[in-house]
Amino acid sequence: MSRIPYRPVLLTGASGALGRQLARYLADLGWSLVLSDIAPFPDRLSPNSRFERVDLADGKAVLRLAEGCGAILHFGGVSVERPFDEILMPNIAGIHHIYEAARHEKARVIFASSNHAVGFHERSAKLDDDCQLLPDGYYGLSKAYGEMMGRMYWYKHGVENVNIRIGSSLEEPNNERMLSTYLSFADLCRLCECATLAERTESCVIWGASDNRRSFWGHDARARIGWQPQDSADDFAAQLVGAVSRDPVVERYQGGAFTVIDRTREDVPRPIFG
Ligand code: 15L
Repeated sequence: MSRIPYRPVLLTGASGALGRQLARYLADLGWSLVLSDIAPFPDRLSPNSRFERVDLADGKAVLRLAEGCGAILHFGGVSVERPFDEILMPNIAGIHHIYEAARHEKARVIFASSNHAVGFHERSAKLDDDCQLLPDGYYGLSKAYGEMMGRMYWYKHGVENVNIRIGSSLEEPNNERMLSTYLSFADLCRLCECATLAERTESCVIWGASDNRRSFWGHDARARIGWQPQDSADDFAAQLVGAVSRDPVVERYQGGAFTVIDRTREDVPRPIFG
């Protein structure tokens, strides 16, 4: 049987697609949860969970929200590429509010970072966790900033953090790129469980992907938290042959379609086929 954290766990972004999966999984483990989002929580609350509607831009409200919590699973904020002024408060100011709350509560942060923090690496590269941050837009930049904030809060304040560079977490992969980036909901949930319960994490990065043969990613800190993915995108490979875009930029970089949103460079990278 899984252990239960001795202090409640705060989950931000609880009303989002991944937040809802986590809220259900962790409640089923018997964890005491504080759920939060700017949008109402659409599901039935389990007896050990309570929900509070909070805007991440409101630092005082985030401090109050985290009172008594031992870990913060931070899945809140904008989760797609948007103009900078829409990212600024929820993601950039928001992660600062989360870290201030964690410092205050001596809590660990488990941060939903993203592959878009490194999205301009080429697909032919196999990246380790210490690779160069290479965001593919303002959203990816906010995730890179969140990871760097984690490092700073660890070295300066001793706040532990696990930064999960999530690939594509959805029911099933739906294009060729996702044969590399797919993270099943079940693997994500187990990863967050391990990251919360681990004895000691310091500040580390974990690639949020299932056991995909075509993965873009290599070494990370998974041994430190005792996590191994159990699912794989490989079973979907046959049905996804040819599920690619016609755009050479999209197909060249790990970040895929995010790399061309609002792109104004005119040169097209060399063709990767032939
Ligand atoms: C992400 O970070 C996004 O939140 C999600 O909507 C997907 O686009 C995913 O990355 C991806 O790269 O597939």
